Amino acid sequence: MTLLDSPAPTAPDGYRFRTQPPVGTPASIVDWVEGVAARTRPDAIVWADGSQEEFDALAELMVSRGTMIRLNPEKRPNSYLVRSNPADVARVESRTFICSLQREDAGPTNNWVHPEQMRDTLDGLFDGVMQGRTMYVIPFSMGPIGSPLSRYGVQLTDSPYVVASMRIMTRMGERALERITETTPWVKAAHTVGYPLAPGQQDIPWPSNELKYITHFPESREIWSYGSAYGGNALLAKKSFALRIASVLAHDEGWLAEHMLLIKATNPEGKEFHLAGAFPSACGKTNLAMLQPTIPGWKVETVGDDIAWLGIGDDGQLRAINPEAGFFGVAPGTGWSTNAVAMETIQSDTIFTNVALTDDGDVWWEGATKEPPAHLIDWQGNDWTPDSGRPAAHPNSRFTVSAANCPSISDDWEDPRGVAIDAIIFGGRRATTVPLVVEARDWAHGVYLGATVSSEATAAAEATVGTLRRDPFAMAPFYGYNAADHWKHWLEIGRRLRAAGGKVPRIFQVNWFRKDANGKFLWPGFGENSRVLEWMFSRIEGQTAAKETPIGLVPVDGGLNTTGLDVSSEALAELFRLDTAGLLSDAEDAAAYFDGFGERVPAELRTEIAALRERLAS
Ligand code: GTP
Ligand code: SPV
Ligand code: MN
Repeated sequence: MTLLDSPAPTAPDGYRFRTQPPVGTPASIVDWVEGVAARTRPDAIVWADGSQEEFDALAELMVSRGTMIRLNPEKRPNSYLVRSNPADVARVESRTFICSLQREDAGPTNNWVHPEQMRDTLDGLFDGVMQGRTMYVIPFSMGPIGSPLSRYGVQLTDSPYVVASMRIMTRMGERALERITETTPWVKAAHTVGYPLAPGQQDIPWPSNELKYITHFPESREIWSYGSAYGGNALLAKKSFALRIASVLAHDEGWLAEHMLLIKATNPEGKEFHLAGAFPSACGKTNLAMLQPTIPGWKVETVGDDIAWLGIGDDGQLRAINPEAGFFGVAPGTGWSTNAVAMETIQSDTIFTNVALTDDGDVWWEGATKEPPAHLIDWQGNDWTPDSGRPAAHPNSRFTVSAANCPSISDDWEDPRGVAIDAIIFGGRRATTVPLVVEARDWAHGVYLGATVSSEATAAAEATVGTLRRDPFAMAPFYGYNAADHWKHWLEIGRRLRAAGGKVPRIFQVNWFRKDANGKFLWPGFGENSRVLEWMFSRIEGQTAAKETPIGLVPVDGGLNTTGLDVSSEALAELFRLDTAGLLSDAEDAAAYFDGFGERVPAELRTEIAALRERLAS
C-alpha cells in the first residue's frame, strides 16, 4: 500500500480524519511512515493534526468500541474512563531493552540485546501486525514549541488511546510537524498493540499482547514498542524518548535528561526559587510538584511533575524545561487532603485509566475520599463494595490531564530558556536510616547522594512491594546508557557550572517516608513538606546555620520551622536520628552496588564512600 491509496478509516459521522501527509512534510518522515506501513500493513493511515475535533472523534470511536466510558458530564465534563487488560497495567521493566552496539554501553541497570538480533525479532513481530487497524502518525515536540531546548519525534501507533493520550501529554500534530524541516533531527518511535485483526474479526476494548518488547536503539535514536498500550510502554514520548533516548542525546551534547519534578517556590518576601527533584516512580513527585504550603507566606507553583531537561544556559546557570505538556499521575492516594491541586486539575478534560466507576458515572479510587462509596464498579468492571476485600482501583491507576488545567501551573512553565535551578533534591521511600533532610557537603557529595538513591518498591515496579532497591537518580528504569557514565556526566556538569561562574545549585537528600516502630509515618508530609523547602531555601540564602554530621548538613536544633506542626519532639528526634550501624551498612551496600559497574564508576564516588565510612566510623 502507498500513502496515496490509503482508504479513509472509520470515523464518527461528520468527521474526516486526515489521510494524507500535510504539504511540506519532510520526505524523511513520509519515507519512514511508508516503510513502516509496508511492514505492518494497516488498513488505513491517519496523520494526526492534534485538533480538538480529532480528539473528540477518537473518543467517540473508542466509546463506540467499548474502550472508553464517557463519564457523567455534570460530574466530570469531557472526561473518560478506560479499563486496560488486567495483564497490561504498568511499565514492564523486564521487557524493556537498550540495544546499544556494545553491551557495556547499556550497563548493568538495563536488559541488553544486540541491535541486529533485536531487529530480527522485531521484523517478525511487526510483519503485518497492524492488519485490520488504522496506523496513526503523531509528530510531536518535547518542550515548548520553538524552544531551542525542545526536541522532536514522530510516533506511529495503532492505538487511538495512545493518540488521545499523546495529545494531552505532548505538543503534537500540525504545530509540531511545522517545526520539523528536512534538516531537523527527529526520533523514530514505532508502536503497536500487537493484536492484528483478521477480516471480519471483532475488536476488543483493550487490545494488547501477552508478549511485550519495549526496545530502544540509542545509536540510531529509534524506539520500537510491541504488545502493550499502557503508559510508559506505549506513550513513547515519555520515558522512551524524554528519558532513555534523551539521556543519550544529553550525554553526547552536554546536558541532562532526568526523572525530576520542577517547581517554583516564592518566599514571604517575594523571592523566587526553582527546585528540581528526583524521586523514584510513585514516590511523590506529583505531590511535591503541586504542594500547597502549610506555612504562612509561602507559595509553590508547578513547572513539571515527572521529567526535566536541564542544561547550562548562556548566563552560566543550570536551566530546566519540562518537556511534557501534561500529567500522567498516580490516582490512588490523590485526595482533597493530600493533593487538592491535582483534584482540581482533574475536575474535567481528563482520561482516567483503571480507576473505579461510581453509580452516578463519576470516578473513585482509594484515598479519593475518606469513606468509600457503598457501591462501585471496580477497575476490572466488576461490582465492588467496601467489604469486597480488594482495591476498587488498580494501585497504578492513573489520570492523564493537560498541564494547562492545573491551577498552580507556574507562569514560567513554558519559558523557552527554561527556569534557573537553585536546588536539586533526591528522595526515596525509606522506612529507616535516611533522615528527613540532609544537605550535601558539595557537588560531588550530592552526586553520591543521587547515585545511591534507594527506595522501597511500589506498585509501579515489578518487584515485591516494600523490598529495597537501588534506583540511582531515580533513573534506574530510564537510563539509555551506562548509569556509571551518567554519574561521571553529573560530576562534569558540576565542573562546568563552577567554571561558568553562575550560581551552582545546592543538592539535598530528603525522605518523607521514615516510620516509627509501629510502622507509622513519623512525618506528616504533603503540605508540611513546605517546612523542608523553607529550610533548604534559607540555607541557600545564608539565613540558617546547619549542623555538620558524618552524612552531611542537617538543621540545627530549632532550625526547622515547627510552628503549628503537630509532631512530637520524640518523632522529630527520630526523623533526624543518625543510625550509625544502619548508615554504615547502607554505605557497604552502596559500595557493593558500585562494584557491579566495575571500572566505569568515577573515582570521585569511590572517594565519597571511603570518606563517608571514615566519618561514620570515627
Ligand atoms: P511517577 O508518576 O510514577 O513517576 O511517580 P510520582 O513520583 O509522580 O508519584 P506520586 O506523586 O503520584 O506518588 C504518589 C504516592 O506518594 C502516593 O502513595 C502518596 O500518598 C505518596 N506521597 C506523596 N507525598 C508524600 C508525603 O509527603 N508523605 C507520604 N507519606 N506519602 C507521600
Ligand atoms: C513512572 O513509572 O515513573 C511513570 C509512569 O511516570 S509511566 O509513564 O508509565 O512510566
Ligand atoms: Mn515517572
